[in-house]
Amino acid sequence: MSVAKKLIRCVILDLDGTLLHTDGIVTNVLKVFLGKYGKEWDGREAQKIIGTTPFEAAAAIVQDYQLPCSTIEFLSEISPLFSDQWCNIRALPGAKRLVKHLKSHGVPMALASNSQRESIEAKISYHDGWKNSFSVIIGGDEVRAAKPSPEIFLEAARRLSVEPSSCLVIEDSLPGVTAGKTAEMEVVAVPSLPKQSHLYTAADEVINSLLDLQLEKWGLPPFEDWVEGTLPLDPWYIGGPVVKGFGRGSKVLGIPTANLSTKGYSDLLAEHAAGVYFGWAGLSSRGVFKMVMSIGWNPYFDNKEKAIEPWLLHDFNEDFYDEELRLVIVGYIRPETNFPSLESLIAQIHEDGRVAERALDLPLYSSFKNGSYLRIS
Ligand code: ADP
Ligand code: RBF
Ligand code: MG
Repeated sequence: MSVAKKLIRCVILDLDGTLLHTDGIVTNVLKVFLGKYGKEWDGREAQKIIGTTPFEAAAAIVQDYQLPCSTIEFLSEISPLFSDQWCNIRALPGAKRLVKHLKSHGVPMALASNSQRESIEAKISYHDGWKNSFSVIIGGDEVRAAKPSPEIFLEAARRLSVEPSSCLVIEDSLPGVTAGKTAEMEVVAVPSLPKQSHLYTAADEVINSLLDLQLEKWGLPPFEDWVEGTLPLDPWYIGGPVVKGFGRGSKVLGIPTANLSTKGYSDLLAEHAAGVYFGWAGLSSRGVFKMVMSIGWNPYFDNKEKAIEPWLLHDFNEDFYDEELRLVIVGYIRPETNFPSLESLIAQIHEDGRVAERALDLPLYSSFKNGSYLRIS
């Protein structure tokens, strides 16, 4: 007889870095603010403050940058700068889809964040339908001890009237994962900074982005929007002259990738999760071609910069460096992963190519082939 699987009945979500791309705003505000003190914001600081309370984050920054002010003064000066930016925080990839899906399937959701209740409410007010999707919202100012204490999650479960063991926590931060496990909940981690997944050993699962969430694993209603191994996305556009890449696409893999300069696209690139995507590629004077691409740090090669690497699914007999390349990205295939051998990486990329090739013939995706953005003259 098989053991009955523990079924999840409710989902408890963290907000900053899990549903919202808050890091971008934090970086921008701190850059400007520390600049006034003659200091330069160092991105490496980010991991330290992720998932902490506003007070803890402020205290860490005041100390590490030796600012000539108290934590309270720092907070009161910087808080209005953050509030001004809340209207600009984008939902992370897959966040809108997740909230909508759980809501439409009647799965109760709670929002449990270390930030203040008032700022949670303000931030989500810019995202249609979110406020009404959460049965419970708790801020760090409503409990005695913030994450990593389990209190905020236990309180969420209590208000949802469910056992902690029936709750699935989705979290990007280490304090949040600790809090969820201490509350004896199931925890899926979605690290918001790259190359950090090895730190999340306490989580029950670590995923790359919310696009990779498999709800059926937790006994929750599965997403039904995958089509033939692909996830349709709101299309997004990127283009520019083809530049020299890492010099190994053709040489090492036998798979040329026409690299685009990421200068000027850092916000766009930061907004999209690392992974394998597909769509259409327009090349000036050559036409429009099917395309499959990776975005990310290529774990097999462990790149230092996030890169975008489109492989056009067509045989060209020559290079086309400096030519204008325009891409419309219409769907997602999988997260980027490491591979035990070069052969297995190559085989997987060819499989991605076949998936994209087939999918792009579906009306759902083929219609984008004729978009004016791709027709360069
Ligand atoms: P790099 O490291 O400079 O990107 P690659 O070995 O990846 O070099 O080769 C990429 C170059 O090959 C592209 O910039 C382009 O000029 C050319 N190329 C030829 N065929 C293709 C193709 N099907 N897809 C992408 N690039 C191609
Ligand atoms: N590199 C990885 O390390 N992991 C991957 O999962 C991965 N997937 C890819 C999928 C596609 C469709 C393409 C075109 C490339 C992928 N690569 C991946 C990137 C590959 O390593 C890169 O193109 C070469 O390093 C050339 O710079
Ligand atoms: Mg390349």
